Amino acid sequence: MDEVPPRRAAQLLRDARRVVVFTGAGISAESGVPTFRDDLTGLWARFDARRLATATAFHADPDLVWGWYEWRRTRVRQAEPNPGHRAIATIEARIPGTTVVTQNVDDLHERAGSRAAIHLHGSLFAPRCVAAAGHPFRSTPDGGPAPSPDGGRIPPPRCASCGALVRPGVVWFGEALPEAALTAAVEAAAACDVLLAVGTSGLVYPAAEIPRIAAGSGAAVVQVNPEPTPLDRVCAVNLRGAAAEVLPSLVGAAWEVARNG
Ligand code: BV8
Repeated sequence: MDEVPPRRAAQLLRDARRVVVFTGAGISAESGVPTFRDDLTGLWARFDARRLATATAFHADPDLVWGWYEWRRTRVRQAEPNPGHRAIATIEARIPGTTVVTQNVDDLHERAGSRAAIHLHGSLFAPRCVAAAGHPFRSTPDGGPAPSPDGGRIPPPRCASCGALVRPGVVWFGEALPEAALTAAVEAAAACDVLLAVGTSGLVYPAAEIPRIAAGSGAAVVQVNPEPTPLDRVCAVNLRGAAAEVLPSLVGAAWEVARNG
């Protein structure tokens, strides 16, 4: 990682009035939550996440897929927000016109203090039934069988309202994103001065359009990622490094700029 984030990125952030922080799985990596790039482990090692994160996989083997999501939910519950999540909450506190848009299904932004993160791909914590009504599911006090550390098959519960199977409250591949979330994210990207693209491979659509919409509308895109991504070509500044290191350093430098001018 650069010793100190380039002054240009700090100045861009410092001068911004409207900021979008667009995050992917990489922001949660240092909290110990595996990214989609990471190979699956244990029971799911023989699967590709993109094959498992589908309605087809769920209906073919509900216990396997529900068990995967319960194992992930347990992993997230055991994780803590990292300095990258907290740096984003600091940006929101310092720049009221900040919108957090995340592809992640964990709740680490919220637990770090972000108040209204837009979840483009849903949440591990909003299961619902498969019926068209999508009745929300509130787990019973005992919460059902806890996943073993290596994970295992867990039969999904049944909806108390209609008896249909309960499914994870996420957007699977081949499913439409929540219209209100996508509209709000596109509007924020089209109106911002700066978009921080943090920990995303920029490969999953239509979410991957968000940084491109910002760049196309004249915003400066600042990327935070240890690896190159297809977003490199639309970035004004590329900060090669881990979010939990780069973001606190960027926020410090931005408001250092403020003090020193
Ligand atoms: C849809 C929830 C249509 C589930 C997820 C063009 C337009 C529209 C659609 C498509 C299109 N082309 C193809 C499609 C289909 C598909 C798609 O995009 N496929 C890809 C594979 C090409 N899209 C869809 O199916 C979408 N739906 O289009 O529906 C439709 C319309 C109307 C009516 C019906 C249907 C739905 C996509 C959403 C899928 N659900 N998640 C779950 O979590 O189980 S996506 C899932 O994968 C994640 O949410 C995330 O969004 C994505 C992975 O991306 P990243 O977050 O970027 O994570 P990744 O692991 O890839 O990368 C991590 C990055 O972090 C890396 O770059 C790494 O270097 C970096 N990193 C690592 N450590 C750190 C770090 N960075 C910083 N710090 C670190 N420490």
